[in-house]
Amino acid sequence: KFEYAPAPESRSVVDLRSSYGLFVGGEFVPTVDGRMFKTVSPATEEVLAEVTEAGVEDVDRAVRAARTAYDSVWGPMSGRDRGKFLFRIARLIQERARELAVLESLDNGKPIRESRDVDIPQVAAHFFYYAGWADKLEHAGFGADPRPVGVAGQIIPWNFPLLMLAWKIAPALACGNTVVLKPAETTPLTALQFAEICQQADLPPGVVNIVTGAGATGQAIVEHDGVDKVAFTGSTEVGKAIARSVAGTPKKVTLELGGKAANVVFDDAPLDQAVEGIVNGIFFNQGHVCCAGSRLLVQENVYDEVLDRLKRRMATLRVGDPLDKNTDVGAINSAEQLRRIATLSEVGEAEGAERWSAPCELPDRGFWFAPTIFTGVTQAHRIAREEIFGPVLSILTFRTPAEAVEKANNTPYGLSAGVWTEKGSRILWMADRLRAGVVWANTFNKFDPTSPFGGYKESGHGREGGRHGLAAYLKGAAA
Ligand code: TXE
Repeated sequence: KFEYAPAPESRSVVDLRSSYGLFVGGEFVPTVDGRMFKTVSPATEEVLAEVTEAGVEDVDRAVRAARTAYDSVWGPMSGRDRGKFLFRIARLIQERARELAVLESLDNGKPIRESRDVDIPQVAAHFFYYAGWADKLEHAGFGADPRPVGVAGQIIPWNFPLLMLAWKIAPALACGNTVVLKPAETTPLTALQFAEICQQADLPPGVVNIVTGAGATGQAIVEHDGVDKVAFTGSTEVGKAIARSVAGTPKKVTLELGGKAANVVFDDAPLDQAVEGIVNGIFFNQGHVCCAGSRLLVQENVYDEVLDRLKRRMATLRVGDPLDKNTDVGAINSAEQLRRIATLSEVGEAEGAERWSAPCELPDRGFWFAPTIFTGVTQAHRIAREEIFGPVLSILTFRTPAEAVEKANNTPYGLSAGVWTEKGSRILWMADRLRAGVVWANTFNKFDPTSPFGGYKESGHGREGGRHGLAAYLKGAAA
């Protein structure tokens, strides 16, 4: 077994404090009752910091701060001036990119290569993109005088902590809303660092408020009468509870929930490229990705070859220290998530699928799961139907394009799908029939602020990203 040795030189980039308050009205404040909880490194289980656990009164204070800022400064401000603040935030994120990437990898467990090359650049890109929209909203087909919704309550998950924050905060602010955002309880640190960036950018106090806590804090946001719009990314179960809670109120709501995406490989696909796409589709971010390609559908006549190449490629994956630049697969975000992944994998075996894990040595401490595939999977198996949200791939086969479509769509979810083929006409044919918000062709997990993202069926409703992502934050616009 290898000894886990945190990389000291990259860690020193972060000025980690031992405790953090809530960010309300432009400053860090304690909670009313002083309750705190710990956030730990999933790679070592060491405590990184203590953060405050906001209760109903704290959330109320944050919502009131957001309302005051909305009424007094942010709502009346011209789009051009709002844009300047967003550009400033985007530039500060770029300047502090290294620190943010290290903090994200420490708190979340994802490989530094991903937080450095994907998460943080995408965060900056979202702020730049929506900064550019702030003074152009009247030209976007939302009517001559597009009005902000007001105070947005935003609840985000732990898989892309700062990126999900950017997806939520950047369009909300561009449209003139103020926000109360709650990061997930296992990954609060980059959101709190972002709060500092808001201070550094001289953003008017109360425009962005960050309240930390668990589900009860999220619920307090959702139920607060002063919240005009709820934006949620997380589990389908909580998403449905939120939808029930806001039903019958004037609140707008967007939900981005789970997925069980099919990654469909045809026999004419460039197989080397497809295998890279399969690996990226399911092992990127340890498979903690709502649009992960967690069901591989391979055309029967290339099944043996794809499986052989996939196993060989998986054997080269480096699992371990998230702060090591060579790491491909980092730590599972929490003990709870590890338990979910392990349980569903055991169910897969019990139901008769065959399990194969990449040969790798896992550290003694921390939360780890080896990249794993299941063959002999049928559509009835739970591992083919339920979101595992971990580095676990279920492999099925098909003979004809029609059968591929039928199997790909045989899921309660509909967030994304991938198609691998040389034939352009087949890509279009498939894209027309796949019931998924995003269909990637000969690539997977590609994100861009200009493109809308969102699901069909139980994957939620509303779109984030692009021009479509603005509608959720404007009065009268759909979504
Ligand atoms: O999600 P939760 P969890 C899926 C994935 C994962 C499973 C459970 O399958 O295994 O969900 O993950 C806040 N009112 N996804 O338990 O609980 C919570 O504090 C308001 C897919 O982490 O949904 C956190 O900030 N808020 C997903 C956020 O909701 C509540 C990403 C998400 O946590 C709340 C995450 C409540 N009653 C998990 N209860 C994706 N779509 O990417 C919890 N929260």
